[in-house]
Amino acid sequence: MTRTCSILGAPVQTGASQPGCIMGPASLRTAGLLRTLADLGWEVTDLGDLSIGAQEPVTHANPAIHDLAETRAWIEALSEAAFNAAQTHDRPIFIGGDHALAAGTLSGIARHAATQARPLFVLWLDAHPDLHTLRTTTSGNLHGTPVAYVTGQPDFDAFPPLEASIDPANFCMMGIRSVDPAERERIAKIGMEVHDMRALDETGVLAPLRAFLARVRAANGLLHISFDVDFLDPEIAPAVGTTVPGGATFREAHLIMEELCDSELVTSLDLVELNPFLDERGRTAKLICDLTASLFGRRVLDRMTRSY
Ligand code: EXY
Ligand code: MN
Ligand code: MN
Ligand code: MN
Repeated sequence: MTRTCSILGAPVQTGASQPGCIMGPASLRTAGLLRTLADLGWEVTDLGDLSIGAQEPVTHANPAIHDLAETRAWIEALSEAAFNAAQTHDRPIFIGGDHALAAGTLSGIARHAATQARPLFVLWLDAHPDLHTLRTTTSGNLHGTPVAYVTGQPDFDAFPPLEASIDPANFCMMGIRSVDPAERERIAKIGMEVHDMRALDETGVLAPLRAFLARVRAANGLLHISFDVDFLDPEIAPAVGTTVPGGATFREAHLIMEELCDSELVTSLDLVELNPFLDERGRTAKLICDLTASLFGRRVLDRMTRSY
């Protein structure tokens, strides 16, 4: 039976400090994401780009926070859109846009999981844990807060009310290499599974990934992949506003995507933080499409020769 996926663009950049993520969805489309997935046999529905209406004024005591009303509106709109997409398609894909969008996609997917009476698991591929609350963030960039929000941490009264939270024990983080003090405390407090780059250097990506996938399978869980471009080493993926040296290599990233493909457990995906303004000749956008193709079934032997 043909498997269905959908693509929904979320050109949000108010969660970041560096503008440019607004061009992310157009860049991934230009790099051929939809055609790539269709050529792999998927029935692809392009849901276009989401937009937001007028915003309710909202404030927070933390003076560092910026663009709260607009980012809140994106989260609210995305939560509804993600819920509907997950109800309709086998594997909804959300293309950003900065990582604040995951506060919307994950809350919507969590509501969908609740209707299926199945637990939701999340693989967080990122240099950062994005585990600040509205009180602890010092940058005020809300793309550093989605994981704290969806796991039900305190101080999110300014965000939309969370109907279904995600158990922190159902998260697995890989690629982490930039953690703020407040995030380190929160990781210890809630017991988040974090495989930082030193750990991955020692174990490789497969062992921890397979252990996590075994847990997802045993729980008959849904699995959401939240892929932040800065998970990758900046040498191969420079077009992102929060680069951190020493990220995942081309093959580590493809191996993760190929293993996820083989597991057949993935039920939704975010591709976030691509900032084409920082790219040359669409090199990073093409790499993200190529990695997505590995998740959707392309094998090493199927690869055409492509230069990046
Ligand atoms: N922890 C830092 C902050 O809160 O500003 C950096 C966050 C980067 C977030 C990007 C999306 O991953
Ligand atoms: Mn579903
Ligand atoms: Mn992130
Ligand atoms: Mn990041």
